[in-house]
Amino acid sequence: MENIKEIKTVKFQLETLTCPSCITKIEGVLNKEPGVDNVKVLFNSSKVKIEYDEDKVTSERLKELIEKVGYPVLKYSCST
Ligand SMILES: [Cu+2]
Repeated sequence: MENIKEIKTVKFQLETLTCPSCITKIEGVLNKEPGVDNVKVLFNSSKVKIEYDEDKVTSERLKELIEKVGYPVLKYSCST
């Protein structure tokens, strides 16, 4: 039997991203965080989609990390 992890997805709407290096910066900080499985930054719509293991990290923590590197999160939505 496979041990299935509890993977959740969260989407953050950011203020407008102005250049591709923003993506690198956001992905960099998130990929370093334990529990983060997959990060996708959508440049055109300024959204970040993150798959994460909720046993290791919270969406609140992910939001803080993004804001710490300089990108205010306007809103976010969770789904299981
Ligand atoms: Cu930039």
